[in-house]
Amino acid sequence: MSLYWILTALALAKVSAGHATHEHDQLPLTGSGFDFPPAVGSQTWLEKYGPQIDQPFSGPLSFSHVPYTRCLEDDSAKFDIALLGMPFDTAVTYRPGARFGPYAIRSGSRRQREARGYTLAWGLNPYTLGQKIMDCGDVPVTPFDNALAVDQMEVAYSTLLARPVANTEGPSPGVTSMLAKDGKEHPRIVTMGGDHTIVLPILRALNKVYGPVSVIHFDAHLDTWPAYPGQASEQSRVTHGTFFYLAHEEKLMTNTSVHAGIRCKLAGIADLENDDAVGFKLISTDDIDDYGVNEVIKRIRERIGDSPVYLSLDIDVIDPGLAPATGTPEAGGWTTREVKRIIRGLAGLNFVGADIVEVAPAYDHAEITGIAAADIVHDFLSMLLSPVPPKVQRTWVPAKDEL
Ligand SMILES: [Mn+2]
Repeated sequence: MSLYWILTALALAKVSAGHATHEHDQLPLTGSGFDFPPAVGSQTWLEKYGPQIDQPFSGPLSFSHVPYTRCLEDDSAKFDIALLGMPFDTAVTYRPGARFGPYAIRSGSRRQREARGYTLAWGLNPYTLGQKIMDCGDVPVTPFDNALAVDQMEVAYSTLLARPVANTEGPSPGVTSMLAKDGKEHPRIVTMGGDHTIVLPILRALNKVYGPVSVIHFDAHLDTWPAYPGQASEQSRVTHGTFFYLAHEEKLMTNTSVHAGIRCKLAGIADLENDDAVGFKLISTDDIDDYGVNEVIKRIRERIGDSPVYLSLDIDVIDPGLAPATGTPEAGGWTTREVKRIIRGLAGLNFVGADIVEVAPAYDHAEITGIAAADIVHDFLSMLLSPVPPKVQRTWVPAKDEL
């Protein structure tokens, strides 16, 4: 008990003994012979300083300080784009820890906010385009039963997909209604993983609304392997390296998908033949040196065409020097800047959703990975709301004779 409360109790006893009387029920704060805290001032915080704003380093954690709602239980929550955490990491082959990914990405986003969402690169602020962006919290996935967890993620995703959108006006009205089997507009969800397995329940949920989709897959690894050696059960086939194979088996994807940034070691050429059969074309990490960013963008766009497309980005596509906090790091990756430039070039494709996965902050340093992931999520929001890739903005064009 603090000294203040001891003194308050003593003062109460004094009041009850009849030493002091007041016309109302407040305790006497002065004149009772005790050393009470100073009297309150004449102005409240609100009168003197205004709203209790959250600063970049304060306040509860939501992505970029956008409204945080437990959308799974609150069906009055209206949004066009939902940010959703899937803290699942019990199907990994190496380092666990991506269950803390949603937390790390939100934490990495603290210097982002609606009022400062405009970027030179995009020439827009995704928060001021008339579309409602909401942080819908995390799916309460079990860490004890993977079959149950995968079902929980599918039910959660389907629940949000079925919600009516908040606005039918905006920069990309009707995008999803043109693609959906029911002809209705559906919200788009940016999922924060979680290990990469979360894409299987996501594709199952999307399939119910859109049918098979093509996938743009940023990753150091193929994630199309049929199974890992020694697997002993049907459930053990469901991993962060096999989910695309399972999605292919379940006919959740078209055969027009594409990997970007591949550089992992393989068992051999058979892995690539299997990958092709699953429906992927492959852009390797080195292709960016040989062909350049613009050619990488061109190849992805040509491959996807006007099909409904889902974008999945494994943070390990970025070099571990720039994004060390991940489960299966591979040396020699793309820079964060290169990945951001490719994402900009993809605006205008028929996106039905996107994710960023495999952020495992226990292996991070100074939030490098969390900040990079949060920045990429900001790019996703801009990408989903831009009808075409942004033009490069030149704010300063030197005269020729200066060069
Ligand atoms: Mn992956």
